[in-house]
Amino acid sequence: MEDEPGATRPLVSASFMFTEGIIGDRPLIEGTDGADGVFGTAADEAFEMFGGDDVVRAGGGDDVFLDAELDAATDRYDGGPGSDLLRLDARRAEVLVDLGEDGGVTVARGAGTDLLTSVETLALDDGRYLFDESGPQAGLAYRLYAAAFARTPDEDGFRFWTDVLEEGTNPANVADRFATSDEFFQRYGTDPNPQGYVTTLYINVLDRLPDGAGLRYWSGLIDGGTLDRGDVLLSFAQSVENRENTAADTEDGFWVV
Ligand SMILES: [Ca+2]
Ligand SMILES: [Ca+2]
Ligand SMILES: [Ca+2]
Repeated sequence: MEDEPGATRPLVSASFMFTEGIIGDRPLIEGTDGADGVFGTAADEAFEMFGGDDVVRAGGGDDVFLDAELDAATDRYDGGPGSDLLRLDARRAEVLVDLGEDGGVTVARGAGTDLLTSVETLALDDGRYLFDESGPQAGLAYRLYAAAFARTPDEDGFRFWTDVLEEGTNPANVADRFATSDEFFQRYGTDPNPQGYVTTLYINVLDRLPDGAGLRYWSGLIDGGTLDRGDVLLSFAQSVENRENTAADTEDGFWVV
């Protein structure tokens, strides 16, 4: 049944402008306002099922599910093999995402729910949840962005640094590269003094200015050559506070913009 074709129609016009780039040249398979059950093929496809409690098994390929109507239905999307994506016409604040132990994802949106299996990405109006990255290296890459740049990672950068860490690169060396990156220099200057550097990390991670003792401690370690800036960045990135600050963005998929 996995490869039974759905009712494929050529894409004439996307229902919503925002979907066009995501659909690309995939055929668009449309449902009805009733409860639909649809099987895709091994090809890349796009599915838009409209109202009703719908069940879609997309089969292989990199498939796209469009759920533009935030109705009260419960829809089930099984992406199967390939890198699959649900595009929901909503902002992050309007949905509740729960990544289960089994890798399944529940997306509560208004009165309705989407249940995802083998779907790797949830694309919202203001960012994306990635469900196919996991583990301590991905967490560290994410936390380095927060500590060094005080921002949510972009998808490409987050995946790049996760890969670098997973290849076995020493985390202190990766932190060094953050602390000597163009973005870092643009934000903080090419040679911030140790006090300025430590102050920035306090603001980024602890959201406050350093107390005198903390400032002396960390800048003293840098001044004395005990730690370099990457080492200190790594300490702040892996701190309890930074883990807590980023927990909501990393526990149920990685939130990227
Ligand atoms: Ca339907
Ligand atoms: Ca497919
Ligand atoms: Ca998949």
